Amino acid sequence: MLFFDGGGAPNARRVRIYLSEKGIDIPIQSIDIMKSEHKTEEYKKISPLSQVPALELDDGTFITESIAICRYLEALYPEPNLMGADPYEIAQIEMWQRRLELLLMIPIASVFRHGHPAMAHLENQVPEWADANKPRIINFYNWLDNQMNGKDFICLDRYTLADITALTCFEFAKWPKIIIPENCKNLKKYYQMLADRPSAGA
Ligand SMILES: N[C@@H](CCC(=O)N[C@@H](CS)C(=O)NCC(=O)O)C(=O)O
Repeated sequence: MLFFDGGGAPNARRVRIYLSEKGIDIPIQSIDIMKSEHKTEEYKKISPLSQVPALELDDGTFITESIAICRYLEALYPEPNLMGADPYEIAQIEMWQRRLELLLMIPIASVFRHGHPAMAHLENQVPEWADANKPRIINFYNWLDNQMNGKDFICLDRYTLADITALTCFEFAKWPKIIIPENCKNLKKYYQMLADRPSAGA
């Protein structure tokens, strides 16, 4: 297998953290989005939507979508379990995944892509859309802070892929300078615990 990585890009990073937590060692090829390496005709044969990450399988076929890549690897390497060991666990992790992706990661991406000059070559920027999304992030942080009251992990009392997505969101939000509000004490503690895991360096 060969993993097509995207440096700091959050979706690539969450697969790297996943690989680290699982102890899976796959050769990596870096794709530099800032140099538009993902836009080449050659890379489009790997990822038709010109996105990172992607995984090449040993038979020469490809999987894109970070969660589809994790799902494939989870089936190949079930332990340690990060995506659910029974129907209830699978659903809980999926529920949190979707909440985090739809209600946090997408607003963060909107603020960054529509508001940061470095993204102008990749996005038809609408600065008002960046501004409109900032309060959505802060509102979600406050909601999540309440949800984290008395909990160490976002679901199931153990570390899962949903925690990986949470960590990548918290750190992605720092790019457009949005940090967890001071009043969100549960969330700040949770973030620190995730950031202290060795996999956070991936
Ligand atoms: N849903 C996809 C999203 C992939 C994605 O948006 N990747 C970003 C980097 S995090 C990308 O390749 N962006 C390139 C571009 O927008 O041109 C996944 O989870 O892998």
